Amino acid sequence: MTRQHGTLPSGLIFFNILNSKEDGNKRKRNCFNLRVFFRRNAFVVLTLTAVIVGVSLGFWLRTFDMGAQEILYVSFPGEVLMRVLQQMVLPLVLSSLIAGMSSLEKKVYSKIGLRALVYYVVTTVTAAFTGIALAAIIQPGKLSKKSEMSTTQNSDAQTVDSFLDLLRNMFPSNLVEACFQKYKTEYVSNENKVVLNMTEGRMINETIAVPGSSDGLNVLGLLVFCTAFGLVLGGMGSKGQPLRDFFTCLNLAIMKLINIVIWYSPVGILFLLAGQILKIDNLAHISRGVAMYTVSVIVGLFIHSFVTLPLIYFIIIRKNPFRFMIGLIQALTTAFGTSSSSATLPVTFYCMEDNHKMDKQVTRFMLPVGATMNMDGAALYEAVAALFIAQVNNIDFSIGQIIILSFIVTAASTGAAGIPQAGMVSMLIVLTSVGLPAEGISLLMLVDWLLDRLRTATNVLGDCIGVGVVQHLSRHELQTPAE
Ligand code: 7O9
Repeated sequence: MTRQHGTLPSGLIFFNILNSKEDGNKRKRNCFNLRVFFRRNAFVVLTLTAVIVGVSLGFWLRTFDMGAQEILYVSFPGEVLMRVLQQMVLPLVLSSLIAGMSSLEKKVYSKIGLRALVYYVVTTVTAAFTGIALAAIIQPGKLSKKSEMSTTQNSDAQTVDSFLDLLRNMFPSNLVEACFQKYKTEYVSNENKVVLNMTEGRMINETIAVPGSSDGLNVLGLLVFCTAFGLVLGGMGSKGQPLRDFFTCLNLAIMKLINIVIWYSPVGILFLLAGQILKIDNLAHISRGVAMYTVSVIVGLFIHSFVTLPLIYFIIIRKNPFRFMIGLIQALTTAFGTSSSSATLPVTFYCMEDNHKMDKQVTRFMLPVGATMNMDGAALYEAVAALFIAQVNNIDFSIGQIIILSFIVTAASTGAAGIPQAGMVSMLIVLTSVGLPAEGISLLMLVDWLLDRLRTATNVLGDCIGVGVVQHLSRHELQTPAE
C-alpha cells in the first residue's frame, strides 16, 4: 500500500480524541496516541520556546556590554549543537544516497529524478522572479548613497575559475579527502613576471592561479560518487545484496542516533541565537536603503514560503499545506538557528520520516540532493541583492537583462555548495556575470546574519515540500515501502 502523507499525525490524533463513539480497541490506541501527541508537541513547544528565550536572553545580555570572549562562552552550547549535527551529515548523506539509489528500480528513479529536477528548477526560478519583482517595486537601492560602499576585487578570470572549481569538486581525486576538503583555485603573485600596465603606465605584479584547498565537506563530489555507486549497486541483483543491506542498516542506525541527539537541539538553538544577538553591531548604523533592502528580502522570502510553495503543494496534493508545515517546525527552527541547511539535514530527515512518515525511497535521495542544490531562498536573496546594487549605482536593467539575471541566480544558487566559500563567491559571480560592480557586497554583509537565517529556513522548506510533491506524483510507482 502506498503510504499516506501530508497529514500531521498529531492532527489525526486530535481528531480521534474528539470522537467519543469508539470501540475499546480504538480507545486503547488513543491512550497511546495521546502520549505520542504530548511527546511530539512538547518537543515542538520546546523548540519554539528556545527561539523566544534565546532572543530575549541575547537582548538582556546585551545590556552587560560583553567582550568577544564572553560572547564565545555564551554561544558554546550552540557550538556543540552545530558540531553534533555536522558530525551526522557525512554518514547520513553517504548511507541515505547509496541505500536510496540502490533500492529503486531503474524506471522509478529516473522518474523521481526527473520530477525532482523539474520541481527544483520551477521553484528556484519562481523564487528568483519573486525577488526581482519585489526589488523593482520597493526599489530599495534608490534610497542608498553610493558612498556607503567599499571595494572588493574580482575579475572575470576568477568567475571562470570558480566554475571550473565546481566541476573539479564534482570529481574529487580522492574520496577520503572529499570528506573534509574542497578544491579551490588560489592566486599568488608571480614574482618572476612583472608586467607593464599600458593604460595606466605603471608596473603591476601578475597573479597566477594555483591549486589550493579549503576546509569543508566536498558534498558535490560525494553526491556524484554515491549516486553512481548506488545505481551500480542496485543493478547488481543478488550479488549486491550484502552491501545494500550494509548501507540500509547504516542509514537506520544513523537515524536512530539522530532521534536521540535531536533532543539537545532546543538548548543549542537557544544559545546560538543568544550569541548571535550579542554579536550584532549597533543597529542604528544601518541606513534606510539597507533597511528597505532587508525588508524586500524578508517580504520575498515570506511570499515564497507562505504563498508560492504552499500553493504548489495544494495544487498538486490537494491537502492543507500549512498542516504539512506544522510538522516541519523543528527543521525550520533549526535552519533558523544554525543558518545552514546541511547542519539541519539530520533534523529535516527526522521531520520528514518520523513526523510525516514520508517514503524513505524519496527522502533518501531528495533530501541530500535538495540540501545541496535546491536553494530557493538563496536565489531570491541574490536576485534582490543584484538589483539593489544596480539601483545604488543607477544602472537600469532591461527585460532581457532581468531574464538573464534570473537564470544566473538560479545557476549560482544551485552550484553554491560546490564552490568554496560559497556565500560571497556565489554573489560575486552573479554580480560580475550581469556586469555589476562587485563593490557594495560589504553593504549587504551588514544584515547577512539575519537574512542568511531566514533564507536557510526557506531553502529547507523548499526541500521538504519538494519531497511531498514528488512522493505524491510518484505514489503509483512506489508500491513497496523501504525499511
Ligand atoms: C543554507 F548535503 C549535505 F548535507 F551534505 C550538504 C553539505 C554541505 C549540503 C550542502 C552543503 C553546503 O556546503 N552548502 C552550502 C550552502 C555551501 C555554501 C553556501 C551555501 C548557501 O547557503 C545558504 C545561503 O547562504 O543562502 C544557506 N545558508 O541553505 O545553508
